[in-house]
Amino acid sequence: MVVDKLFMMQMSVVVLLICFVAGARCDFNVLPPQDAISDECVVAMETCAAKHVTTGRCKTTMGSLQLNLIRVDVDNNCQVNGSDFAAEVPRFYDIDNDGELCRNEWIARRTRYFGFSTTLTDFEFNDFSQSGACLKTSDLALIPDMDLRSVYSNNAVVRLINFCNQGDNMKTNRDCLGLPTICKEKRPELDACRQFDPSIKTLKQKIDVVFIDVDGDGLVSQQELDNDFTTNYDTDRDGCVTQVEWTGRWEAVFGISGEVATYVYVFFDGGNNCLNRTDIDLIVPPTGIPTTMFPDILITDVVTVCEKKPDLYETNADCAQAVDTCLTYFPENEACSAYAQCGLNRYTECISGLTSLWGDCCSKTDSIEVELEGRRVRNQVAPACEPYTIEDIMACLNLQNFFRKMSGWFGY
Ligand SMILES: [Ca+2]
Ligand SMILES: [Ca+2]
Ligand SMILES: [Ca+2]
Ligand SMILES: [Ca+2]
Repeated sequence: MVVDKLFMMQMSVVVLLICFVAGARCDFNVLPPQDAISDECVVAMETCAAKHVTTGRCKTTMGSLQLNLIRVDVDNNCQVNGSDFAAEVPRFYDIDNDGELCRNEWIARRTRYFGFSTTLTDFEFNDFSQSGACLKTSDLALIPDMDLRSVYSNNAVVRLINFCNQGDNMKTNRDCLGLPTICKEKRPELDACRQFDPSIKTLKQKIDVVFIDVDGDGLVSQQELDNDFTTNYDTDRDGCVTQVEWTGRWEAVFGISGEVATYVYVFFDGGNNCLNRTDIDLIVPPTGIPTTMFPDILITDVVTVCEKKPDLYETNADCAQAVDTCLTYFPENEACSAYAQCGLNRYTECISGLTSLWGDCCSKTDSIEVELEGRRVRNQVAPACEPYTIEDIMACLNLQNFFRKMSGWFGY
């Protein structure tokens, strides 16, 4: 039996290797049968997306953009062109099946599935159709090749930035509140991001610079804090830093939201609206606080504020970036475990679970689509896009079936 298990383990390595080699191929000529995917599987996959990427505390602009880029390259050849639109639009956008993609259909799909705001998607439709007229799906089928990771991604971000640069959208629209993550952390190389105002900070930038270690000994001491508060916070020089003085500085200088600033102030102040040396000496140990601890403390405060009032995920720039900041920079932080179920990795696990014997995507066609979706996700997360087509997947599935049969024969 031990030998059998060893043999099966070796076989699984062989299967993985063959799949890996197959993944390097890029010839492709058969579109996956979008029409053949069952409604149950489509709904179940959408539920996975909503749960892990596009709603509630897990929702981020980056996540919505990535899901958009995942879905648009239907055949996963790293190019977006007419054949992708011909597969995607009739099934998922043209709800009334009249051969036209109209404004309401565009908005419905992109708000419900990708989690974008109605105002953004309405703006996007104007970008495609300046007259506001419906687009013929047969015209979409003629769209030439655009590279997914460069040209198409850039076009998508251009529309987002053009929208956010209008009026006060950058400060009020949920999609725009998450834009710093895209332009400063995840995709700063995109040309589109040159139109993004670099003075708008990411949450990570904000929480990195709040308390300065003046003498550079790695600790923020009681005296350094007192000097900072007296010099920079106590604007009327009455010996008290009030809540208004505190939040005013945090909003204006650090860009941190009033909600988060207030929460931290109340913690420091002890409730008499007069933060002074007495409070500092009570809270800060005589040895000072290591500077490396502050970002962890502050992200904890941010998550606490957002979780207390989940509406803030839609309206507050700090909360809008909390999940991405946590997953990228603070994977070990206890408060950040609030987002343990968020992100594309969890989404991939969720859809993979649908292919089990009793799952909503257990048929062969559905499980191929799930496999393809997993590959599309990987092509957003990995440094480069790797074409991995339906033929490669068929080859792998056949091998997996072979492997399963072998497992049965050997009682493994
Ligand atoms: Ca494609
Ligand atoms: Ca229609
Ligand atoms: Ca110091
Ligand atoms: Ca004062």
